[in-house]
Amino acid sequence: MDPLIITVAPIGAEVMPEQTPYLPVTPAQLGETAAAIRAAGASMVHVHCRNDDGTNTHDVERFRQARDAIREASDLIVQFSTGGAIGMTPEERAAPLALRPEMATLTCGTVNFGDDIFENSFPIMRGIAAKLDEFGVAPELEIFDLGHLSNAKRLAQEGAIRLPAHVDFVLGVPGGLDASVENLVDCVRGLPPGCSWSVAGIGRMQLILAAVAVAMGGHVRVGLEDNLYYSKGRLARNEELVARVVRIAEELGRPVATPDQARRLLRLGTPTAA
Ligand code: KMH
Ligand code: ZN
Repeated sequence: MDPLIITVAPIGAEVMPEQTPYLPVTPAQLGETAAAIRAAGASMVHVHCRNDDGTNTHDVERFRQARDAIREASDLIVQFSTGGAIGMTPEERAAPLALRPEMATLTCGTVNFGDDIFENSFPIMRGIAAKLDEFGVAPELEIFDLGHLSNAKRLAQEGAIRLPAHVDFVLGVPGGLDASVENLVDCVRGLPPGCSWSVAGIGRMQLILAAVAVAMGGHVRVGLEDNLYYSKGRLARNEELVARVVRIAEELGRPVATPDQARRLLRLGTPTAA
């Protein structure tokens, strides 16, 4: 099996600082988290940004500061979110791509998101895909439901994206596909040929689906964006969630990828200085 790529989504857009003391809110805190998760065994970080008061922002300057802090602290692959937060416009969501991160997400369809709607119509997806192309950013295709795989194939047929690509199954969002082993297996069966994949399970399923992915030859996303707890009632630090997956991988005989090994597996070029 390929070495295991561990991505960390350390903050996201939905968790608020009142819920846990361990959210990296500022660029400096993201830098500290980057050093800690790298030391624990992560090779990629999925970035959302906040203002100092914890509110969401997709301001380009804030992303530049976050990117620079992460790069100063680590050699992690920096992956920007283009999902942002509910209510952001597609233009806002795509704006930080001008910084040419090595990777960024492309959500492949609209999905209910709790009581909200995370809107990704075909025009929105085509628009973000065009920006990814314009700035030479590799996509990670975010799949919240099985139909999103069909949408990804349709986007590829149109020429909006190229396959194979790296695909992340985000399972367990209220309104999306449930986080279960059976659903993960169905997702992997539906993967376009040649694609690599990871799974991000929401809540307590993060750990279980991570273990299954390690065994199946997939890759893993952990972090506070998707799960706040280490165990029932015990808040997690991002680096602890990484360390636990590393221990599982070691027990199962699966090597863990360095960032440079992950770059090769994901067919990424060398990071640019934009
Ligand atoms: N915050 C969600 C609405 C992504 O980062 O690409 C969308 C999200 C997906 O987190
Ligand atoms: Zn995200």
